[in-house]
Amino acid sequence: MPAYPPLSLHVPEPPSRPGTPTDFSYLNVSAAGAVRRPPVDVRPDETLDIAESLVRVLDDRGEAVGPWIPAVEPALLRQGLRAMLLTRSFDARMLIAQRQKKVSFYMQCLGEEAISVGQALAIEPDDMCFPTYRQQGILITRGYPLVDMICQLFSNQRDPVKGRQLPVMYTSRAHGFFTIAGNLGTQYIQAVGWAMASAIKGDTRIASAWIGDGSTAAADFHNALTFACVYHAPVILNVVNNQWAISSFQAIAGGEAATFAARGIGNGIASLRVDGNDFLAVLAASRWAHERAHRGYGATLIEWVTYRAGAHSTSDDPSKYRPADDWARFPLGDPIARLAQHLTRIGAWSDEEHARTQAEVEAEVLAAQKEAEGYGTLASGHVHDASTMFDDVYREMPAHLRHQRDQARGA
Ligand SMILES: Cc1ncc(C[n+]2csc(CCOP(=O)(O)OP(=O)(O)O)c2C)c(N)n1
Ligand SMILES: [Mg+2]
Repeated sequence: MPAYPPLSLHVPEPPSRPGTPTDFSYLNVSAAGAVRRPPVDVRPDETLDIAESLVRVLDDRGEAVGPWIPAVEPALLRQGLRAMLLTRSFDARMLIAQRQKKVSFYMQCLGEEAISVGQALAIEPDDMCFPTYRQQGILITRGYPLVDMICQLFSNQRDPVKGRQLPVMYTSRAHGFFTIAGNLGTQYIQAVGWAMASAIKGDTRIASAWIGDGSTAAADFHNALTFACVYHAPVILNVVNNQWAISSFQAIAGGEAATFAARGIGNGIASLRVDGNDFLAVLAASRWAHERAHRGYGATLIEWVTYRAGAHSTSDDPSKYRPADDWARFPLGDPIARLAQHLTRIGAWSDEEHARTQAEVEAEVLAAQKEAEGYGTLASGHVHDASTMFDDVYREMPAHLRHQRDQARGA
């Protein structure tokens, strides 16, 4: 018998910690325009090289280059930029409201705005999204009233879900926005199931599934991929790789030895790895996947490479586990600044317009917040009576629950 050394396990570590220099060399960034664009009916196994590189359109000077340049009017890009600014402004205000105890908890999507806004503008308004808590940009782009969002956050008397959901867990059937669940990964099996049902019914709507890098470690992700592949489910499988899952680095979910996009290839699903901070690349890749799903060629998995610029939530302090200047050094930059740079370059934007739009969206958020506060905030105590928890649950409420409800009402 040979004398083998003692066995040991590999435990991935992030390349830098607080107080050490930031190092993003692990990212494997392709040059803008360098990755080919295959036809939408490509065989899944022929997308492996794209799953291992990075689709980018905007170069460092804000010029659109290469085969993925989307056919797009400046008006749509301006709409996207405004929606991103509105989303960022909304997040900033709600963080303040949380500090003021008007809302118990908040989650922002700082730095990731291009992904949700861009995809919302690339797919049909009635395609069904199964988002996580970091895709508020979809709701905002689809025109869901900010007042209703804030009432949900404040759990007040106009909260559409009557205080039964954690703040940020929005829902709107009319906006194709499936109820956000805190149980991560469930979005994937629900989206694939919904997409299969849409096909079974002969409908034309597709689904858009959302998950974070960390949550791909959940079994639901893998189960969903099997069904999506086998039945060519009409679904876009989005993986938002923002490098972190609370304090866990993406490598601990398996991002070190293979890309998250490569998970799709192994499951027989066409897969793309895309610069999530490049609004034009988001539009182009989302349209490609959307077209593929609608034409019956099946699912596409898209890994969006981005960076969670802020804390995981208002209950998190990232200065404990990563360098403070990470986002400033992230090689893919800030999606808002990059789209503004591009639009300015093509003569469809200016610093003055940026400042004016910024002021406009801030005023819009402020006005919505004022109106929502009229219905109460968590701090003001204008919340739904506990006895309403029995409403909307049963068509015919069992007698013992009717009794409990009446007791709660003091009847
Ligand atoms: C099934 C499940 N496991 C664990 C959690 C606790 N949890 C909430 S957020 C989170 C991190 C998720 O990270 P990621 O999927 O990368 O998404 P991100 O927050 O970065 O957008 C965890 C572990 C949960 N909500 N659901
Ligand atoms: Mg993450």
